[in-house]
Amino acid sequence: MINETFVASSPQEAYAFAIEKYGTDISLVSAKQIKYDDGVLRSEITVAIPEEIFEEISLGGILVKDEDEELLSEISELKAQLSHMKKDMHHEIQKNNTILNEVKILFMKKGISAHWIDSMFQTLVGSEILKDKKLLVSYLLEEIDESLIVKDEDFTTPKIMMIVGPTGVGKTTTIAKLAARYAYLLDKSYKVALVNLDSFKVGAIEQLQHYAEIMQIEHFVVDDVDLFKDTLEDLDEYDIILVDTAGMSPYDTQKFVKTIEFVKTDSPRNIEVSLVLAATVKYEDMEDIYQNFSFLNLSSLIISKFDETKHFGTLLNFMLLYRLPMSYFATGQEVPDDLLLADKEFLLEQFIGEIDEG
Ligand SMILES: Nc1nc2c(ncn2[C@@H]2O[C@H](COP(=O)(O)OP(=O)(O)O)[C@@H](O)[C@H]2O)c(=O)[nH]1
Ligand SMILES: [Mg+2]
Repeated sequence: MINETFVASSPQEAYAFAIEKYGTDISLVSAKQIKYDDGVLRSEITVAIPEEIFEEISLGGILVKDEDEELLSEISELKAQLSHMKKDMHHEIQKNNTILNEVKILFMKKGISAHWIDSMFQTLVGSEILKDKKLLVSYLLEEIDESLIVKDEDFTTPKIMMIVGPTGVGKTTTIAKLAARYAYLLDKSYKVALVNLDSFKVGAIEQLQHYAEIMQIEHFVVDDVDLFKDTLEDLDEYDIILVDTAGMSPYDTQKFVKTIEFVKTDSPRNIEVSLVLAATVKYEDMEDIYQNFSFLNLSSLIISKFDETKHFGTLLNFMLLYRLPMSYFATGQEVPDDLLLADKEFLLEQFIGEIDEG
């Protein structure tokens, strides 16, 4: 039994309070009348309450307390979960960042520009690909593949192909290979003529002439625009006219001006200009070369000295930026053997080899 005292103006009223709180199973222990300090006479009664009832009534209070505690503990559990989630998210972001960084460094090391890589990552925001290194590498390789353009050989109309590029890049050698290919190595034999505009380089005339003689192909040396125009007109019945030009450094304005005049020659057919670029060139030089030669209205790119490097990232980066169609790869000094039709897969295979190596 537990005792509790109730106060009221009369003992009956005090007892009524006790019953109201604990029910009728209580028993009266004592009752007295006391004059309080305010001068009012009050009745105090003490009742004995059975423990179970006392606990039950009080338990209500405890229950409420328990509910609060439960709520508190739930909140703290939620807090803990949240902080876990936060940690996980942070971890995930960090993991993603690590993947992105690794892949970026991998491609940058191979010569692909940070700018291009970032722009690819941008297009992938929110994608699962960003969470998987292998997927991401494949995705970038696919993007490179899609960005590369190959210019197919096309003999449906008669052609004038002018080959331009820096000195020593392999223009004359490539022309000899192309002449042999068109005249002798394809299913159909085309009527080919060579025109040489290069009277600058010592031995340049003899070099092309030498190939022309071996292959028994007509060869003309031309050093002014009027004569060029006349020559092209005279060669009207030829299927393919290959025009060799003087090598020019990108800073050789005078030769550029002259070459532009040749390109603009009013000829019976369109002059297609192909730039020869060595696979070995540094990126900065590639850009300078392209920027200067692009005045010649380039229709395709021939990549020479393919055999002299194992690193094609710089070249690919150049292609990603300028999107110039590739027509041929020159793969060595041998005429006519060392020439391939431009082939994306071949180029990418070399590059993937590099990526795999790390
Ligand atoms: N390794 C290699 N050498 C080449 C290639 N093409 C040309 N060459 C060599 O590069 C040098 C310059 O070639 P040339 O055709 O005279 O260059 P041009 O000044 O541009 O006409 C020569 O020794 C060629 O044999 C190639 O694809 N690979
Ligand atoms: Mg030459």
